[in-house]
Amino acid sequence: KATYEVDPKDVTKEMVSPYPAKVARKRAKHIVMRDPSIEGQEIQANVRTVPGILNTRHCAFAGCKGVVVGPFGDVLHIVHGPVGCSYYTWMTRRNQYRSREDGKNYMSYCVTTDMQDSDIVFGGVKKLRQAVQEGYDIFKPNAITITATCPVGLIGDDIQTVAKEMTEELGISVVAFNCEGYKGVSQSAGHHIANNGFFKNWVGEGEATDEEIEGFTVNLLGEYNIGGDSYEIERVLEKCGINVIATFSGDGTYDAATKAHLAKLNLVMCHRSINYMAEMMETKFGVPWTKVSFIGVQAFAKSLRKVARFFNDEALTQRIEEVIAEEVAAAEAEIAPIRERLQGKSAILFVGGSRAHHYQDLFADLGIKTIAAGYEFAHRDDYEGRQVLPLKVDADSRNVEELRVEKDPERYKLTADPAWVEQLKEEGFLNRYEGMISEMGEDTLMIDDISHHELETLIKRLKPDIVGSGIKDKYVIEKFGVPCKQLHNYDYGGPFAGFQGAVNFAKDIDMRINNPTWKLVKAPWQN
Ligand code: CFN
Ligand code: HCA
Repeated sequence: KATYEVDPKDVTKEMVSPYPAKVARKRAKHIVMRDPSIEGQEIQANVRTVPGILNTRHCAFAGCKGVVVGPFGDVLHIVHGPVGCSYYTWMTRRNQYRSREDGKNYMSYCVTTDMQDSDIVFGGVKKLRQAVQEGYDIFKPNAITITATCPVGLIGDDIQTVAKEMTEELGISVVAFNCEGYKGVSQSAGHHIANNGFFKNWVGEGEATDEEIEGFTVNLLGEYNIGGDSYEIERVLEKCGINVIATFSGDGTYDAATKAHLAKLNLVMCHRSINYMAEMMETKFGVPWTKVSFIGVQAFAKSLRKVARFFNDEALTQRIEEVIAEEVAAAEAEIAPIRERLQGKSAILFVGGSRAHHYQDLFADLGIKTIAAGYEFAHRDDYEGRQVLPLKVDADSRNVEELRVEKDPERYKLTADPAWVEQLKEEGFLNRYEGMISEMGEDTLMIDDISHHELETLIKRLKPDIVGSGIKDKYVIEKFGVPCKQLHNYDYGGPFAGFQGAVNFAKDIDMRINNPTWKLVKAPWQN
């Protein structure tokens, strides 16, 4: 249960009070106080932001190129558009990639067609084709992506035909994504477009065979290797004897992505950005998915136990328990003395579409409770859980080809024991996500697509000890004398996932909250 110095209901009123009446009514639907006595609490989400409100969302291009497409490291990513969009998705997310044997690694490059006035007037297709050819000649990448920025859709450049022709000409996969920034209401539309493009062109395609890969095979879906998170996760999975086939898309390679359909289980980390891939892989190849989180000591242990349950193998289960015991003890030895200095502190978390939920577990490991949280662009299922919502085509699917495909019984046999999988599905263990609301404490606040004004009100009234958010509000928050930890790019730190990541996080948060400098800060407006 959250306790405040002020009545949180008054805070809610204050948050919407300066808006015009109609806007206030709209915004109020995005603000919910957790009441566990209400079955199936609802919240408004994934709708267009009212113009004039300052928030922290990004566009479909950012969600497609910046988030899901960009992390594949042996693939050359060409942005078709004026230079700005490419530049602003260049390395700021801190997704890492380590070169494989072929040494191909284009992570540090920023490649764009740099459209000019004449391309807008006469069309940019010729220039794009030339860019793909040049990119291939210079780098010989394992695949190429083309991502479209707003003007490409406005002038109607046919990037799909360029991709098709260049695939034939060069003999490597060239995939085009019509992820023009104006599509949908946020970056969420871009995730969907990216999922569809990769599923259609890569998974089970290329050189991939349908030959079974022995062992406890999984894919990591929705893990993006920010600050090296995947390295810590894979270290532990390997130690347990769990074999990662492909990752979408942190530290991901083209070749692994084409083999993703051979994994027996999909581990869905960020449901928001990759649930489409999970569902399509289930439908076409019969690979089931389970929701996991690797953020937080207890959460990671719980997720490993989920994998153990799925594979239902005695030796694997025993190995996983041994690893958990060893790793938890090592992490706990370092975290325990830090927890003494953090116990009882409060946090408010406003991040994209899953971290505002996942990081609550890690803060809880440190003795810090989350008293308010929300996503920038998540959908109602990320808050309410999929089971309470009828599956319907959402607004973000506009302009996106429907890619649902019928199950292929020949391929279905490649997955784990079908009878056991069916049983787990019936239990609700597989293919199901509960969402944020059910895990929030009583009287905590949830605010969707929070505005800067609303966030400032929360800081003034709830006086959190730390805020977890991103670059657009970080320095405003710190002018209030409240430390801000960026939960997007981790500032300069990480990894924060997994057991050793939790130790890194504990040290980082301790340095922030218990830094005496904050007491000396006086906001300019306090004078
Ligand atoms: S790494 Fe992920 S975890 S992919 Fe998504 S919803 Fe963004 S880029 Mo910023 S940090 Fe954030 Fe999530 Fe999934 Fe990252 S919370 S906003 S689009 N996100
Ligand atoms: C994006 C990327 C971003 C931005 C981070 C931030 C990221 O939304 O396009 O606002 O601080 O994680 O890099 O979410």
